[in-house]
Order: sequence, then C-alpha cells, then structure tokens
Amino acid sequence: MTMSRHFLVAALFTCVPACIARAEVKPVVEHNSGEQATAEFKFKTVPSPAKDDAAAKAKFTIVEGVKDDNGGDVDKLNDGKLPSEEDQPEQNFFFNAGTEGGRLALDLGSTINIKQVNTYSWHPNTRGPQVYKLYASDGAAKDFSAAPKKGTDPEKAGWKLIATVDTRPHAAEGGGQYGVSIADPAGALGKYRYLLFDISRTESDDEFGNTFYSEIDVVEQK
Ligand SMILES: [Ca+2]
Ligand SMILES: [Ca+2]
Repeated sequence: MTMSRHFLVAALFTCVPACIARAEVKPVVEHNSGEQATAEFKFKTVPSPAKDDAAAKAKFTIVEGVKDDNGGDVDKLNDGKLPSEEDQPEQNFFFNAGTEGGRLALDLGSTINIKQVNTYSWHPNTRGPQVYKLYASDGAAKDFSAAPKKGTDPEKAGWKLIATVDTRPHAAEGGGQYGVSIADPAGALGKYRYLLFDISRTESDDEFGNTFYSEIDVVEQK
C-alpha cells in the first residue's frame, strides 16, 4: 500500500466513527447592524430574548475564568433584561480584559427536554461576535464533573458536545448585535439538566476580545 492510500484508509477509519458520534447541531446565526440593532433584539428567525424561559430561574456559575468588573455579574445572562445601546457594559456579562475567555455552567435544577439554547450579544466592534462550544449533560455519568476546569475535556467528564458557535465575519471587526439559536430541526436537543459554555475571546490583538453577552435563553420543549 502506498503512503497516500494508507493515509486515506486511516483517515476514513478515524473520521467515520467520529462523524457518527459527534452529530453536532448547526447553529442559526443572525446579525443586526446599524439601525436594525435595537433594544428589542429582533431577528428574522432567531427568537427575541425571553423573560420566562427555562434559564430564568436557573443558576449560572463561572467554572473557569474571571469576570470583568466593568460588566455585570452572571445574573445578567438570565435576568430577561437587555442593553438599550450597543456599548452598555453593565447590562452584559463578559470575561476580564486580557484573558482568553472562560467557562460558564448553567444548572437548570432538574432535567428538562431542551428545544433551543439561544444566546445574544451586542457591541460596536470585536466584542460583538460569539465564539463558544456548548456542552450538555444530565449528570448521570459516573465520571460526571459539574465544573470541568480548563484542561479537562468536557466530553471525558460526562458532557456531550452539542454545538460549536463562531459568528466572526471573515473580513470585518464584526460589530453589531448577534442572535444565535441552537436547535435541532429534527426535534428537541435532548433531556439535560446542565449546560456548559466553553467561551473563547474573539481576538487577541488587544485586551478587548471578550464578547458582551446580553442574555442566554433555554427553551423547553413542551
Ligand atoms: Ca431569558
Ligand atoms: Ca440580560
């Protein structure tokens, strides 16, 4: 067998099981700029942020990273309130300047059938786009860790990778308002109690690459 054929066969054998096991959901991303970006966070198909979603009474905690004291606390993510303008730090949660991001966990209190996870952000430039991985768990696995620190692969700690989000445009700073909806057109995302957001900064050219997250909604499948 030649090297190239050997490589092809090896690639097939590693890809096939990984591709089947992964089955990540493709997020829907919408962007508002200029006059379109209002305090209502209105998008074409992504629902506007909700006050009474399943995250409203849940608890966000910082698993990894440090919050920026210029911003709000993690409760800004599920208070149902939104910034009224594009650069309103106190109405957003964001990780500290100069850091590479962090991890947020959300405990829904009990296992529910999740239909959608929707995330919203707003900033005039590089802190607008969203870059993160969403993991979910029912907490049942023997090796489950509710707070996997950086360096721990969540998939080896009882979590399932649900989606990879990266809303950065190819050739612009990416300012504006973003609505991301993670849902499976085939049905609910699954029955989970815990969500983990593994969040990355959008750039490291300066200290201000951490996204201004305005709200995170979890919609239950009724
Ligand atoms: Ca909400
Ligand atoms: Ca909020």
